[in-house]
Amino acid sequence: MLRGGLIGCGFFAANQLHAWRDQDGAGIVAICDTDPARLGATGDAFGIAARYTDAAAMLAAERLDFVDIATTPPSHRALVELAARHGVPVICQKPLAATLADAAAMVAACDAAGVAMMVHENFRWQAPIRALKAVIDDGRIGTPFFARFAFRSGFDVYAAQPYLAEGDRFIIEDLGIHILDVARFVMGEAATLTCRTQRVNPAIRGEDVATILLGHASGATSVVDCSYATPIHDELFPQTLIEVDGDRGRVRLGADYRLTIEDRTRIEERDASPPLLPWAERPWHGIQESVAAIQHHWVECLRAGRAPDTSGCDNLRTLGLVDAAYRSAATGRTLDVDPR
Ligand code: NAD
Ligand code: 89Y
Repeated sequence: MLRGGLIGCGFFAANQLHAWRDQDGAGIVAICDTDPARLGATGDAFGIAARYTDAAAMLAAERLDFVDIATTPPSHRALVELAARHGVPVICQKPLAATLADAAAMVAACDAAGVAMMVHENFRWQAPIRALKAVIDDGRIGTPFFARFAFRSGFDVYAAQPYLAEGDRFIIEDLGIHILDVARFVMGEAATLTCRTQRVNPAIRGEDVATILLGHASGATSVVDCSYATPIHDELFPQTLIEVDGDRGRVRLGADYRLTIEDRTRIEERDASPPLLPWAERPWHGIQESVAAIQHHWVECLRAGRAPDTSGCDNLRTLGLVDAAYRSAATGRTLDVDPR
């Protein structure tokens, strides 16, 4: 069994610990949090006896096959570099870092140490999004030329994650990062980006609305629009609505996971709802299932010696779009991004 150590026992880590319990051939044998109360409560809830308030102490004392970092971004670089120094493969939550320079240094540290690195960029692992991608890969709509990726909500994310209201940056760095990654996954790399941001909720510091236009290297265009300021009666959080037009048809992931595939002759509707895992809770279940899926991918890749789909190196491209989005919003310019 692959022995994992989890660092950060906060809000989202509970999902990761539940999902690790169900993974074949891997599990969490030690946990760490600087907050002793959180550490104790999590250790008791998941029956994990090896508990540390210092990640360096955990890495020194435990024989680990990987670490899973579920802390907030300010600690990510030091913790990834610590794992690299110990030669231990590492998963790190998104956003990998607040700056591209920090993220690139983290990727370089893992490369130099020869350790595998994956960013926990789980949205592209959501079952409905993979179902939509499979339709495109099957050639059902021909060559895609336009897509829209919409995440519009009024859900109170600040209740469970109060830090989201406190930073100078919010929705692009926290949520838009997932949607930009999904746009890359579905439509390929972007070559240009234009972004406008707004802050509608006066009680928070950062932007809670972002509208982004991507020009893809393929020549296709995508709109990525995100809002946490949209009062909606039928709240869809945390669903991403997607539509992709191709030269032979159209595929849409609509509300409540309705997948609609159409061409000039017929229209087909499918239920693409994510499974509700035994420990999952609506409305988070689609995200929770994607946590299990990305962990499964990590275990397969680690065993095969393969780079994960959302390796550190891959994720620099998503982070590059986040960085470009903030720069475009600040300057009002359309920016070239590196589509390699
Ligand atoms: P949180 O504040 O609830 O939990 C973070 C925990 O890390 C806290 O208990 C804190 O004490 C601990 N911690 C901080 N620095 C530490 C260190 N150096 N060593 C050990 N422990 C340390 O945060 P959260 O809401 O759980 O978010 C954690 C991360 O997960 C963030 O990066 C967030 O963006 C991400 N997240 C991802 C998803 C997703 O779908 N992928 C969803 C929600 C949150
Ligand atoms: O932190 C965010 C994430 O990664 O997914 C949804 C979220 O919890 C709030 O925007």
